[in-house]
Amino acid sequence: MIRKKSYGHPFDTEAVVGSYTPLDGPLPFLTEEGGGRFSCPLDEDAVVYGLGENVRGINKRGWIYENACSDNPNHREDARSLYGAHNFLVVDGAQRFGVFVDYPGKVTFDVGYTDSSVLTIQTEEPDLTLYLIDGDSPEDIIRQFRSLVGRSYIPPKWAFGYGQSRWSYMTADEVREVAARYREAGIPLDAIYLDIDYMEGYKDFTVNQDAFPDLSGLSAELKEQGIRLVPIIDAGVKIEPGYPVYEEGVRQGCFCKDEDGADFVAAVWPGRVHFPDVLNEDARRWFGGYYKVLLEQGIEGFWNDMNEPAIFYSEKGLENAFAQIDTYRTENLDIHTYGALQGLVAGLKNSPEDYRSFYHRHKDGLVRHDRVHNLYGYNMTRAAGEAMEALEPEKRILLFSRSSYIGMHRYGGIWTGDNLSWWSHILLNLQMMPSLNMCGFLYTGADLGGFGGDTTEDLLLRWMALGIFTPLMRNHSATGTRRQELYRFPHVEAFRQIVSLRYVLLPYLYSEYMKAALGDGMYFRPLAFAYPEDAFARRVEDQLMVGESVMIAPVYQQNARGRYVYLPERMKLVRFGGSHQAGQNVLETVQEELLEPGHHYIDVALDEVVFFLRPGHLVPVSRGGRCVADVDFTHLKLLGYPEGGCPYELYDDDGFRKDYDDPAHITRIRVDGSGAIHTEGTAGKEIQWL
Ligand code: MIG
Repeated sequence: MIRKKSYGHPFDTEAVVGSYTPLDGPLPFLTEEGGGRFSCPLDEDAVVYGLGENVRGINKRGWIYENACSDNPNHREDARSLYGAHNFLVVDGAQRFGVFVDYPGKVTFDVGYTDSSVLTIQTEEPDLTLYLIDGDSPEDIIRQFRSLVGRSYIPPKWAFGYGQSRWSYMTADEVREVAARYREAGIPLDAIYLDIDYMEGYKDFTVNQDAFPDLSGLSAELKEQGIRLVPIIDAGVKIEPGYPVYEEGVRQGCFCKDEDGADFVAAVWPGRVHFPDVLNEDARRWFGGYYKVLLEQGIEGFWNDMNEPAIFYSEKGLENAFAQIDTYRTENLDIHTYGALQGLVAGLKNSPEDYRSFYHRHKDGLVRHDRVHNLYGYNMTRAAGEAMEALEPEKRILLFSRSSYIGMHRYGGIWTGDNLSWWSHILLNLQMMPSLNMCGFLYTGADLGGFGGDTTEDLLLRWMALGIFTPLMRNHSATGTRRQELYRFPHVEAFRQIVSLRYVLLPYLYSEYMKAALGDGMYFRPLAFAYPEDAFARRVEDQLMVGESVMIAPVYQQNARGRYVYLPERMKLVRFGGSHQAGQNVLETVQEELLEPGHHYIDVALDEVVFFLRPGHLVPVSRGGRCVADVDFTHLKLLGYPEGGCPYELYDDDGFRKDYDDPAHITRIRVDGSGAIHTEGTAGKEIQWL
């Protein structure tokens, strides 16, 4: 049951679309302390799940999180906030409940940080809505929550293929070369991402005609090879007379305003910019309309960046800084003044003062940005999502964002931003996934190989072995770092096997994704959700369930030759890759071994991928392909237990249309006691044992 209680004058975030019961009396589970402050005791055994995109573990207990969307490329253990604000958590202890804090400004969750036995929630201002959910299990609570906030975004099937990105693909020829070298190396690929350098002067919806003289042609040429181009779109619109997006925006009053009512000036990549006022419906429609410029050039996917929104500096901030800097000129710069001087420049970026100095024209009146800060990325992506609905009503378009708030999960996915080529960030990637899924963000993934810093081949191999399970599977890195396209490394064959395995597993992974999206479920789950009675499983922080049949336990330590894995029940270890022949289909490298429950040290070579198959469960696989369109989803192989067990519901569709609920997409697979495979459904799947 979901109960709602509002305080003060809450802003309508439009996160909630489902039904609930209003509550007049006192809150259950939480103590109201007044002033937007709520608390509850945490008993010793309580586990706290949720908070979406944040650092630290699956169990969020033991840290303080400040959900305020921020362009923070330092995903260190002490970060309190990243790009998203996902204010939903589940306490699973003596009390079991979920709480969604629907409040668009900063919310602090002190999850046993100040006092290990207390959870405190504090909103910046006391105008908010709480949704409290009770249920039989965390999963039950999560399902109710998800029905409250609406169905998760579903990308086209090709977006489940592997994508190569890099900040610094400067020309069409460079992009062609990436495609060619992937094809030459026999490594599957479905997308190449275009970062800011495809634009003319970092201006949204323009294409640099010297570097990319014929984007339509390039996009058609690559599509022939099964590869799609996915350009980036930034939040800031460059101020430049003659640039139509700027001129139209000014004319139609579609930009955020400063306190004097003038268009607010900030600076990002192109220098000075205005921000589209995406909290305003008209401005949203106006900005969204421009995506058409790229759709018309054959583009079928976008990633929205810098939409916290990130601000390098504001006009006023800069003036103040220059004025201040001058006063230091004559000083003996000591420990204090030197620090202050440094802070002056560093503090220009994403300054809270700037966020307090501009306004949105929302339907309910003028609202100062900082009060609704966490809704900007959400509404930028909503602008794009609504535009796609209008422009391409029959076709799925890939869309994901950097910044987000719950509600945005209906319009697009997210990637987890600027991580680093650090071993610890493989684990961070894993731990973030179920928290994001809980909050509705199913189409997610990290920059595989690490964005900042120099990658190494072994790190990339291990990270890819996790990445083949994440719905968004993209290798991305920052300009200036070591190049990390897979064909650049000595063990190309190992990368070929690992990426090929993604395409082999696609029938299962896609089916599990779609079932999670359509049924308000989770694609990645903590072990505790699958094994609620198992006290050890409840504390596992480095293994995950992927769909209903598979458990993964990736290696995330440098020079480790394997790792300890906890098996809550008897499971089949499935191993791919390893000592294979060059060019061999990765399917033929499969090895299986039954393992007893308990702790095992599992050897995993750098060129291998292992996962664990639950007893009686099934995993349908394909023979793979060099892109999603190549994969034969009709003639499938089955991994599992010939002695029979649970039936499997396979979801499949054409991957483009939006007829998700058509029952023809479901095939029921059942194995009888003699090992014979039976299928039911109209999709015509032909399935045999592997
Ligand atoms: O401040 O467009 O997170 O993926 O490569 C950097 C350049 C701006 C941040 C994104 C990153 C992208 C980069 N952008």
